[in-house]
Amino acid sequence: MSKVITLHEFILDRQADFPFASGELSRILNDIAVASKIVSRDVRKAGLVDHILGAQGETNIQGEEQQKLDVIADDQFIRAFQNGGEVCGIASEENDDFVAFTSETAKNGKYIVLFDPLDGSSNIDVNVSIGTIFSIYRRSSAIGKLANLEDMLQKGSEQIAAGYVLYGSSTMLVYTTGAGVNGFTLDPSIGEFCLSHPNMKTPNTGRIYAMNEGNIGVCDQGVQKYIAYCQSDENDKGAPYSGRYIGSLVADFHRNLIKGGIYIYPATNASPEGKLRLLYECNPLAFIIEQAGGIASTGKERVLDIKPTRLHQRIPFFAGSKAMVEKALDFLGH
Ligand code: AFP
Repeated sequence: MSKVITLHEFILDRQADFPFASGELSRILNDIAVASKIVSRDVRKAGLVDHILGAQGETNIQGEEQQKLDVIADDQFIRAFQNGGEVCGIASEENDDFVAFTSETAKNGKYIVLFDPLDGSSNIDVNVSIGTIFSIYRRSSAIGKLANLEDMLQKGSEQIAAGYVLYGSSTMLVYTTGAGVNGFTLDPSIGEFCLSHPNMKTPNTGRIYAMNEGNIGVCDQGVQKYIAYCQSDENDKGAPYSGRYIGSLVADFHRNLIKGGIYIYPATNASPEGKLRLLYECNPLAFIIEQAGGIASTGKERVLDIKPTRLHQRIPFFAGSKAMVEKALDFLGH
C-alpha cells in the first residue's frame, strides 16, 4: 500500500521548487486549507442550520443572528488571511471594494489573494455542490505600504498560485503553482486533505458540453452554431455530445477537467460582458485548465492575457479540453 501524502506534506515538499522560497506561499496555502475545512464542516451542516436550528426566526439557539453561508465563508477566509501575516490585502466576491489589511505585519505581507468564498451559493438550499475559488499574486505595490487597487488588477498570467475547493460528495482541494495541477480529497476521519489526484491532466477532447442553454436564443450566433454542432450526429464524434450543467461553476469545471469537456458562459443580451467574474472565477480556473493542458478564452482572447480594469469585471468564458475549445473558437470566427 502506498503512503498517504497530506496536503501539508506535499506543500512543504514542493516549497523548494520556488525560487527564493521562504515558506510564505506555503503558509497561505495551508491557511486556505484550514479555512476550507471549516467551511466544509459548515456546508455539511447547512440543512440543519437553515431548516432546523434557525426555523424559529432570525436568531439561532445561541441567540446569534443567522448568517448566510457565503458570508460565513467570506469571514472565515478573510480572518485566515488577515491573521496569517503573509497577505497585505484581499478582494472577494462578497465585498464591493478590496480590503487592505492595516496591521504592521500585514502591511509587510508580500501577497494578495482574490477569492470567491462560496461560488454557486444559490445551490446551497437545494443540496447541490458548491465551491471556493482563489487566486494568489505577489503584490505590485511597495512592501510596508497599504495594498492598493493596482495590486488587485494584475493580469491572470501574473498569478503565482490558484485553486478551488469543491464541496461535493467529498470535499476536494485542487491547486496549481504553475508546475502542474494536483488534487487532494479531504479524509473527514483524520481531518486532512490527502493527495488523490496527482498531476491532473484534462483529456484533449471529450463528449461533454456545459452551458446554461436557457440562454441559447440570446447569445452570439457562433455559440448557437457550436451548440448545434455539439448536438448533431454529424460532429467529430458522429453522435450528440452529453449536455451537463450543474449551474455551479466549480462543479461543472471539475467534472470537465477530469472527464474532458467544454464549459461555456457566453455574453448574452442581458449580460453583454458575460456573467462570470474575471478576477476570482475565470482567472484562477484559466490558470488551472492551462496547467492541465486545456484552454481558457473569452472567445476573442486568452483569459490570462486580459489586463483587468475593474475589481468585479465580467467576461465571457470558454474553458476546457484543448480540441473542444479550439473547435468552439472556430465557430466564433477566431
Ligand atoms: P450563484 O453564486 O449566484 O449561484 O452564481 C453561480 C455562478 O456564478 C456560477 O457558479 C455558475 O456557473 C453560474 O453563476 C450559473 O449562472 P446561471 O444560473 O446564469 O446559469
